[in-house]
Amino acid sequence: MAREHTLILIKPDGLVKSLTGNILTRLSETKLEIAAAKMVRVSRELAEEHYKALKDKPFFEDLIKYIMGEFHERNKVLAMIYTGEGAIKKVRDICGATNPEEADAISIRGQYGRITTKGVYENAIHASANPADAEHEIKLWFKPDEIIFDVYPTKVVDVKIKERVWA
Ligand code: IDP
Ligand code: MG
Repeated sequence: MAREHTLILIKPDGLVKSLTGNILTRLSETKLEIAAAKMVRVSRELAEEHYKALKDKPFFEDLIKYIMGEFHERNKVLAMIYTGEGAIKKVRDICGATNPEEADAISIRGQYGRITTKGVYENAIHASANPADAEHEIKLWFKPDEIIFDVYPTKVVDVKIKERVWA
């Protein structure tokens, strides 16, 4: 099995329900390594880029609002990268099916997910589905120096930036 990297998000419902510890405990069953972790405020731009493959779905607008935390008054997610052999499938298996009602009862989504009366699948966790998605998502959510391994090729460029500093 190849060494892989996968992007995991604990979604706003997972945070509001105080499930972070429970979900990390479930993920530790995979024996994978955490390569990066940070709290992220999710802009509409980031949300739409993350879910761009679903932009023609009828639930797209609600999905964007969901991941931006608009249904939970909490505009943040916990973003992490897990690394190891077969990481993508190992994490997907423990997450369970997309539809929380169809997910295995003891998977993370089976245990903690729900479908709202509006029809949004609030399934507590995101995990990359395949190596191409993982690369797109990891590069979208993280900069190379935020990850403790070299996951994809990098280059050094000169940039002129404005940075916010302590006043
Ligand atoms: P995944 O998260 O298992 O990879 P995707 O098809 O990529 O599933 O969908 C992304 C997210 O969109 C899901 O996790 C879920 O929150 C939401 N979603 C997917 N399909 C539906 C649907 O049919 N109705 C409502 N929400 C959905
Ligand atoms: Mg997906």
